[in-house]
Amino acid sequence: MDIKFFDFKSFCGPLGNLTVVESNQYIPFDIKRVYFIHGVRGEGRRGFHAHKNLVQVAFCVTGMCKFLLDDGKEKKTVILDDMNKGLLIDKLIWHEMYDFSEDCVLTVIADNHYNESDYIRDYDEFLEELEK
Ligand code: T46
Repeated sequence: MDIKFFDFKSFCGPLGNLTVVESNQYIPFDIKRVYFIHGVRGEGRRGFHAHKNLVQVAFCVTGMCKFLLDDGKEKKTVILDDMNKGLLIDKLIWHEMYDFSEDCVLTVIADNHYNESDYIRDYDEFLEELEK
């Protein structure tokens, strides 16, 4: 499984830094939704699902967390700790997020609106979906 990161445009200067994420420029889709995961405490582990169609890009604007990505054949772990690099969470990739730092603000940009029927929350069902 290839892990893909998108490099965002960054303007750095003596007055600070500015980072840009723009539809179809630094990420390959129209942005329909942005959400933030923050205040995750202790051993909090989230995710445990794949999406049937949704494509997303994730990055931490502050702090760090880890992502486990699983395509049904191979599992890879990635650390997100750079707000200038967005991790692709493609459709049909089982993902789990863990080891959140206290200050972590995980930002996720999605190519569609929230739709619970797009979630596969059972791992066996995920493997069956891959066979289709
Ligand atoms: C994902 C990973 C990276 C909404 O009502 N609207 C939304 O846009 C989202 C994202 C969630 N919700 C509700 C659904 C649940 O009642 O918020 C609650 C928590 O969602 P969930 O348990 O799915 O959160 P995570 O952290 O396990 O997963 C989230 C996203 O849901 C998911 O799409 O890929 O982050």
